[in-house]
Amino acid sequence: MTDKTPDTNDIDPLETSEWVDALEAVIKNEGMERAHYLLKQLSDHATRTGAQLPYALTTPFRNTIPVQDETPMPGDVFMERRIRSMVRWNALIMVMRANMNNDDELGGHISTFQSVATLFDVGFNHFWRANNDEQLGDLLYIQGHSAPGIYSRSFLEGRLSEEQLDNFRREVGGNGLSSYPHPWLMPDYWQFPTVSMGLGPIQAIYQAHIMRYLSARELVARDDRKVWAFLGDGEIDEPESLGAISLAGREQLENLVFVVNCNLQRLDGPVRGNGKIIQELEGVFRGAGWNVIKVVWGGLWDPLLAKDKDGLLQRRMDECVDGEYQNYKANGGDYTREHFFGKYPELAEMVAHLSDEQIYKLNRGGHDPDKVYAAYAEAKRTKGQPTVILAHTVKGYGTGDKGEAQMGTHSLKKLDKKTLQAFRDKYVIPLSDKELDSVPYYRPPPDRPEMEYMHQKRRELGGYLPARIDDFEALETPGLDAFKAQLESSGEREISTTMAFVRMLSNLTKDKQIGKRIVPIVPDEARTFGMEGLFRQLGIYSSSGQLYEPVDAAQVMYYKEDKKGQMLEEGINEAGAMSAWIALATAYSNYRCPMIPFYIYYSMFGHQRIGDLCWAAGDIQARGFLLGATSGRTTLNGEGLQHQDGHSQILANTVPNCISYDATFSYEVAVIVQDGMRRMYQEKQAVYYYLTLLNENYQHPAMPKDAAEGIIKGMYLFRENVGESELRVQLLGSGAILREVIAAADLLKEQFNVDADIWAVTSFNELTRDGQDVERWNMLHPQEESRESYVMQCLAGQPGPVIAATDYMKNYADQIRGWVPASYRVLGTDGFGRSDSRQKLRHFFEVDCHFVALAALTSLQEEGAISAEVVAAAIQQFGIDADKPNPLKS
Ligand SMILES: Cc1ncc(C[n+]2csc(CCOP(=O)(O)OP(=O)(O)O)c2C)c(N)n1
Ligand SMILES: [Mg+2]
Repeated sequence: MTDKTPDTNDIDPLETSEWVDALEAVIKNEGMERAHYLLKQLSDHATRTGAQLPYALTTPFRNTIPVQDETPMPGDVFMERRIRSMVRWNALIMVMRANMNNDDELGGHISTFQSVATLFDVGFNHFWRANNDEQLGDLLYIQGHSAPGIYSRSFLEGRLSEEQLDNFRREVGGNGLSSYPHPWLMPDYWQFPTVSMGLGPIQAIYQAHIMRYLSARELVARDDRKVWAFLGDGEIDEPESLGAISLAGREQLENLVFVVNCNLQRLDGPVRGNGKIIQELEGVFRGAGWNVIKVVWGGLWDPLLAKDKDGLLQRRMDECVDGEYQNYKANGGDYTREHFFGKYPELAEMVAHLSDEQIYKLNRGGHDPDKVYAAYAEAKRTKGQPTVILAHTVKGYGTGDKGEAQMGTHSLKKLDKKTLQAFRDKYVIPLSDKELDSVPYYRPPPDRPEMEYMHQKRRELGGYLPARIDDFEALETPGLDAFKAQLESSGEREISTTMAFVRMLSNLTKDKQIGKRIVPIVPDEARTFGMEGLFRQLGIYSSSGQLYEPVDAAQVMYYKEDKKGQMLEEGINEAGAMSAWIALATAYSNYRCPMIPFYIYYSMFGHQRIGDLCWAAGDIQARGFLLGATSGRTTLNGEGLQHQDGHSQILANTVPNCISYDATFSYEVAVIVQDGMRRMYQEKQAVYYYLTLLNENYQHPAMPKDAAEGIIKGMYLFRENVGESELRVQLLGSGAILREVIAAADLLKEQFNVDADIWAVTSFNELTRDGQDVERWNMLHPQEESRESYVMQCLAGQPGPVIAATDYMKNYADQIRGWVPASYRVLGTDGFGRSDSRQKLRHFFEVDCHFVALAALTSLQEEGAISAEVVAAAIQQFGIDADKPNPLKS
């Protein structure tokens, strides 16, 4: 169809039409490719002369796929409408029931699913394959708050009971349904936590990326499996939603489909009242190399568009903004006739034969199964590009003037009786007015044709969705003997725990059993951590291999990109690298292929930067290692305030199934990594690990005998100091500051005749969790012999006060206070970091050996074991300015 929109700027319409006719003739006689070629030639020619050509990434506001090119939907339209109507009904009812006759205000969303129902339905009936013994299914990232509709379909399929639907958002008593997709709460059902907006899209992109990575490495067959991600148009404003789309374009992720549910509204109001979200997204995605399919108008518009020879209707469609489109759906057919068509007399004439009701029913593309099917079929066929489908829908579709396109529709929780009756009538649900009083579900007997049809469709696609594989074949992980080098003393050699770790990692990649499953991931920081040796050894994954000779090709450790590369270098993109890690850390489920990813990054840019993904990793039951390198407020010395991390350990502990450690010596790292692999991949525990690593070089002792158990539990006696002195203290230290504690013990002995036992604390977090667990058990079992926390077991009977120092905020070590059986004093690095030497920083933050010794003396003084004069003298002797400002406030 030629678009000959009359344009007032046209100074020579005759000439224009000659050009347009010529183009039309080329398209007709020689095809679209030739037309492309000619236009490109013209454009190249014009730009060579220096002309500035108008450019556009967008097309008019209409469907990308012309009517004549639509792939027709197979199947029974009537059956599918019946199924969709019942799914709509039960989704509505379950939210209403959750909010009726109770004061619990359980919430739930009606309007979102009603807008997206057709988009799901067509996928479930025709496209999305399930997991079974023969195939791995497609991966669905479902818009989180559309969950009621997904449950509703599962109910119709007989996978969920009425009782479960009634337990929507009532999970505590068991047999409940979670508010949103949460694999932790429904491990056989939900695959991906999506409700924190933006996390679904970025995870979906990296899922598709990792799918290709795993097949490039020949670990998992490629097949034509796809990742489908459903997004809200409001959700698209999250930086995570659009932030990684260029990766998908660049990597040509043809296995990825985004479906944006463009109902033009978010929670408070319109997404782009003064513009057009669909047009904006078309430009953004096309610019990033995506195949964009707009599904703007439903089939009822087709006859009108066919009549639109002069392009006036198209122009009206183009000029209206989303705020007006919302009005048309909120205010009905007569309003639309007056305000949309009425703007131009020719358009008013065009629809004169239609009733107001018919005008109102002119449907949007996202509600037309045929248009949606055509778009999905095109997405499925697309090669060499990811696809985004921009589907125009109505928020609260079918909920009448109480909900449809209303400003507050997002928060609609129930319908009044009249509106419910209208909804029932619209979707032909066979329930009487009287029956509606009990707000009932509706599910026909299983032998009804529509039910059989529904099951048949799923059988053809291999089973039901959503479904998550919760189990996997355990791996044989290496024993501690595989880490022999790390368990021994480093002798004279001074190394960092990061260096020790990298060596371990390199060895692990050579392990016969698990070597190929190890995936080092870095966000452009490998050289910082001394990992460049792995570039050459493992290769850096790149879907296009290496199309250039690297500038350092002559060197042993050159920058080697490789189609089969094992290492992932995700660039300066912590959220992306974390998403890649999550995809690998759940490969045991989504690919039936357990992988062991190690994501190593600046510890400051972990939980603090991408904490919500760390939380999602807990929900999704990720298994793998996060390594917070260059950790410690005073240990990464030169980088200053934004780099020096003194709190990631505290943040890590907020994720219930994240096990965190702050190691000092390489044998601790070895024990922790070995045990972590055992727990996650052999014992199949649903936990992941966070381990902080240091960049400070020093000598490492051999592992003390029998220390392994304590290292894992969180503390062990590093050095027992049974001297002659009456004065005795217990010193606790973790990470880099353990060495200050050791120096303090020497100082105390030499200068103050105080004997100190030294405890290496690998995890104040694990000690705290143990203490709290024991305390809880004791409270619940008053008549039984009380249990003892591990801290208590270690410290009971040890003489003297207890002093702890770490490179983290005081809260970190303070957590165990409740189980320390003596006076307890804690040093830590509260306050903003800054640059200086380690020595000066540790003095500034009051965690160096002098402050540790001072803390010990102060505690002894409090116990009356020494006098205040001794402490005052020590302050002087250590050169401490007693009036120095509190680092917390400096
Ligand atoms: C990170 C985050 N911020 C805010 C919310 C709360 N929230 C839930 S739904 C919603 C509106 C969603 O609008 P849209 O993405 O357009 O989806 P629709 O319901 O319109 O399909 C908001 C703000 C959230 N879930 N996650
Ligand atoms: Mg929306």
